[in-house]
Amino acid sequence: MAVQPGERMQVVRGNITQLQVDAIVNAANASLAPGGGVDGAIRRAAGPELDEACRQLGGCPPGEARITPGFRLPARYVIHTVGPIYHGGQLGEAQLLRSCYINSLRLALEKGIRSIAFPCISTGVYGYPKSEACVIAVTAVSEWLRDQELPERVIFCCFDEEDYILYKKQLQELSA
Ligand code: AR6
Repeated sequence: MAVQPGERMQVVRGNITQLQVDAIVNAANASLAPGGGVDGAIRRAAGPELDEACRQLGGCPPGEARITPGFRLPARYVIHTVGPIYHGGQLGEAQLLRSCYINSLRLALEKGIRSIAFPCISTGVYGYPKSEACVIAVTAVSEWLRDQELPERVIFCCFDEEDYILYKKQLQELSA
């Protein structure tokens, strides 16, 4: 019997740069220029080659995704996606955030990636309300997993306790 979507999703609390997965996702900006938050952490851990690889990509519109090697990271790839800046929710933010997850998963499928970890895209500097973002993330990923065999495993990597609790609860509701 096929493995249910809920069993292929997992929540961890911690630093995404340390995860032993095929790909980690970065919450980037549209220029793919160096930033703070999770982007800063990923660039520090991957080394300067990642900055150069990002420069060569020439940017990425919100909702889309691009891929680079992981360089010095344990992860083989970094998938860079650009979340929406939250302006109150009436400017298509939810659709864009969903697209970040779906387009990242599409790239993962194309590359044969079996395990992938996502940070909580847009919920830091870009100000997306954490609870709404969590529902969008878990819904998008579970819908994808229902139809696709790859990635086999998706990790939601929560940096803070608030997100960790939200994701745990959301995944429990899914399996209830
Ligand atoms: N591991 C996992 N999650 C982390 C880590 C880490 N090491 N560090 C922070 N987070 P943010 P955004 C969480 O601000 O809101 C950048 O400067 C953090 O707690 O990194 O999409 C870009 O260049 C939060 O939950 O990304 C853009 O300009 C989540 O990662 C802008 O910020 C996302 O927070 C993008 O803003």
